[in-house]
Amino acid sequence: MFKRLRNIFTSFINKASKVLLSREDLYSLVEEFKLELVSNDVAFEVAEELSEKLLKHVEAGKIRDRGDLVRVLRREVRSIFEKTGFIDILEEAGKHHLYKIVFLGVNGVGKTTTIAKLAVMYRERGFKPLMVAADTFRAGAQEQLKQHGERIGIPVFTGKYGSDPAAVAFDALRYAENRGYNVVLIDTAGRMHTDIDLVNELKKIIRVVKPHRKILVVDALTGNDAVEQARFFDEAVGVDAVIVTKVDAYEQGGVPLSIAYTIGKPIIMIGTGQTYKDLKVFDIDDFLDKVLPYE
Ligand SMILES: Nc1nc2c(ncn2[C@@H]2O[C@H](COP(=O)(O)OP(=O)(O)OP(=O)(O)O)[C@@H](O)[C@H]2O)c(=O)[nH]1
Ligand SMILES: [Mg+2]
Repeated sequence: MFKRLRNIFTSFINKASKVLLSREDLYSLVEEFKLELVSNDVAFEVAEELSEKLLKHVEAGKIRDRGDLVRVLRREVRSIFEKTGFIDILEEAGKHHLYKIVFLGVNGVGKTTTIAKLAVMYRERGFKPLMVAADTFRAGAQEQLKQHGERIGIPVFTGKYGSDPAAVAFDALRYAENRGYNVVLIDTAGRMHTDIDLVNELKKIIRVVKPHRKILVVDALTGNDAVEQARFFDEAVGVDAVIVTKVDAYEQGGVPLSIAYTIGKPIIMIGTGQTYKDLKVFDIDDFLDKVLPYE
């Protein structure tokens, strides 16, 4: 997980701390560092900002040794995540009579699996979750969610294929109200994000459901494309928070940082595997410890 990003930071820190007194050597190391970051899914703007901040500290005479270097990098990376604020969807659910989340994302990113994992988390915290299959488009979509539901013993509300997904979502809310559910997790169709019909469909679902949160799910393995998806969905329908999946198989490391920076919305959870336990609340310190050496 995030191994390459760690290697880049570590190697830069090791080399740079030896040449802190030679501006020329340091500047060329920073240039190299920047390119390495970019080739590991760190958005260009992020790599640029990190480098600029670093050089500013060097110019101000604030970086005298390796410890200073590590401290500055940790602080700058942390501040990118902190600027987005954090949304605790587990705690927030307790404040509402019926807490509604709509999940967005292109196909195959892990929406359905993530919803099942989250449903388990909610149940463990004493909530009564209902999962809703508002993908009435793709053959198999309803069955997939139902299969998860059966495995974890959590009910799934389904609709007819070809019916209006917004109507399915609406019926699901009424059903949830009547049966005492308090968390509703709505799965949507994952077609290409460039599909204008999909966007209109999502807008309609959102209008009807009035979700407390719209959560985008992206697959870390898609790298820069995940960042583009985040930008697209945020502009099209507005994203409140992001869940990044498949980080267990993801070495580059830049995706969470780039998304937080690019759309300014919090990364709230990460998918770390294929079992129902493999969803973790995103923790900045944990991320820092994975990608940067200790001071
Ligand atoms: N390794 C790993 N695999 C994951 C993770 N999350 C999801 N997957 C796998 O990714 C594949 C796709 O997951 P789905 O949940 O079906 O994705 P989806 O977004 O619902 O896909 P569509 O319904 O086709 O849009 C499945 O094989 C999941 O097991 C994760 O965190 N780690
Ligand atoms: Mg799905």
